[in-house]
Amino acid sequence: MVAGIFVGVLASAVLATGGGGTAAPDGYWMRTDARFAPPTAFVPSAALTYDASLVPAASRIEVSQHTEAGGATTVRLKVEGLKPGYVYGVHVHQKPCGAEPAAAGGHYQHRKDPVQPSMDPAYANADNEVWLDFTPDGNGAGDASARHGWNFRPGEASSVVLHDKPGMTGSRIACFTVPFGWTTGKAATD
Ligand SMILES: [Cu+2]
Repeated sequence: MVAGIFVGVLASAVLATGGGGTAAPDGYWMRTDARFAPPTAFVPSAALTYDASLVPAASRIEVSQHTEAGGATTVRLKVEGLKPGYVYGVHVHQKPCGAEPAAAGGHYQHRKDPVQPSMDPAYANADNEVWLDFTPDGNGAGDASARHGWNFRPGEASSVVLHDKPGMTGSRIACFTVPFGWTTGKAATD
């Protein structure tokens, strides 16, 4: 498995948390990285590419999450080895990646659209979802971050999906299964 999870803060847990990260007095921390591989690869990866022209095998992705004790959550994305100058669209999705791009399900939404899959801009927007669109530099390296005043609901945020266009209209070209976590020390609300 070409993936690692970094446990950032060794401190006594004061908050109940879930996911793959660490509880600490200042909230929840998680960092994970992997190299993309096709779903058919002999050695499976947590990061799957469905379009090697835009997300080459062995390109790298790293995702981190910090949820503050009060519930505000920052998600950061870093990539290496992607197409310089290309505008990628990225969102946090509900389910883990699978061999089929559709496996990751819809976008994680803070206020859930009763109609799924959600296309209503009142729900499908960068304030109510986690969007991490980026454009790699001349070396193919890119990054993005998003901060919200809310926290993930347990088990409902499971992957980061790369699309071939920014915003809502792109096709799914790669997916990274991520152990997003949550804190229950405070309610997950605005
Ligand atoms: Cu998406």
